[in-house]
Amino acid sequence: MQTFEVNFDGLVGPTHNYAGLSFGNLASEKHRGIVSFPKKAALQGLEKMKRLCDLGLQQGVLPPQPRPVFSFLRQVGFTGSESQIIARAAAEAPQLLANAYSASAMWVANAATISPSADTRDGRVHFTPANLVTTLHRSLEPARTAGILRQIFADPEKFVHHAPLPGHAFFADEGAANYARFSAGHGLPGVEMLVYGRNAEGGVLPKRYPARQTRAACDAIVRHHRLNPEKTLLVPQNPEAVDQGVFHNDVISVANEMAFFYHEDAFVDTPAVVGHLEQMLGRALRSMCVTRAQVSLAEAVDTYLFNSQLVTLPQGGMALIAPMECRRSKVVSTFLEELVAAGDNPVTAVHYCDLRESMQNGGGPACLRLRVVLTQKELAAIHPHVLVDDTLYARLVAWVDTWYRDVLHPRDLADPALAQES
Ligand code: SUG
Repeated sequence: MQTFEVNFDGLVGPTHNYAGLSFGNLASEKHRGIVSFPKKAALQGLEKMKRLCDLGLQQGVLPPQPRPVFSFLRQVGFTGSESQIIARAAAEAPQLLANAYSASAMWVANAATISPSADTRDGRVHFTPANLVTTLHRSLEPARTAGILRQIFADPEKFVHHAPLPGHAFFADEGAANYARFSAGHGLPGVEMLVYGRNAEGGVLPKRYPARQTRAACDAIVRHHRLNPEKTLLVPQNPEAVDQGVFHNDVISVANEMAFFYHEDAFVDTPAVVGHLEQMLGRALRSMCVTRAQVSLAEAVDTYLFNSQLVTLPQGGMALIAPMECRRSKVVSTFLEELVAAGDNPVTAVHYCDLRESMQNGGGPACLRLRVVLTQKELAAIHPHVLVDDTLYARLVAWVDTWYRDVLHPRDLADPALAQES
């Protein structure tokens, strides 16, 4: 039976803005307070989805979440009608209003961790929505995310939905951004790698920025998903990389089937990680290590080279779906040209996407997508209206064109009409 990797992209919501809410995410901090372009942001995201469809890949879309989150604003003491709540929050606590308004659910790599049926003991696909407790604005996402996933993947014989882990820092979980899967083919049993930045039992912590994923969360996901411990690898992130802006593992490495594209500074002990993977997968692992001398950590974070999507092309070979910022960097674009030309690795093509609006908030191509490996039967069982084709693409573009604002100033969050439109 054929098995597919379906990339579900988060559709950018109409309140996309730059409030600088993510400490440790350098792009978010740098662009705090600038004007945003929600319509352009959503269209850029849709164009990426269309590009992947045109490459012959299965592409899905996840809806934006309703914003602002009025239940949150009420919970923290704002009362009255919706307009009164907005007016009071804007006057007394604009930062809370910005949290309630964030469109951050677009970065669906953080929506959940998902294990395909080939890896789980009960032969079903397992979903654990991330609790996202490290940042306030993102902690408002999990309940709605869980509902969306349950609605799309509804068949209980095929799909198992776990509740988000306890909402405490001990179990801080950021979903698939800290997860990678290796296999000889999407449908074959694989090795699942979970990466954490914090371990209650010890280890070095980042000094400046938060480690957003804990070892305890990874352990709980392995239990919930009924993974084979012998086919599971738990790996500590390099705290120095976190302190340089690598707030998720998908900012510094990406895997697809047997290909592993990573920076030498990604992990506490990168050669040991690769050694373990080789033990588990055999010599078939195709590791592509990028050294400091080739691309510095700072350049990797700045261009989001490793936040490229690495996808298997239907006609053979693999493509990197890279952000345009990689093309603008002489160092990175030259590196990528040489990688493709070398012919000694699985990457046969690089496609650049303009995702500037999302990138300015620290979200590249891989942040915007949630990978779900599905057999033909599982794919047939999902909600029928979330797979992107030319028709759905055209409808979503028209919808965004009609309803999204072109420009959003930070002060516009105080405008009650924005809530109404959204
Ligand atoms: O959680 N940015 C997101 C970006 C998430 C990127 N995802 C992955 N690497 N998978 C974050 O830091 C910025 C919002 C603001 O500043 O308004 C933000 O939430």
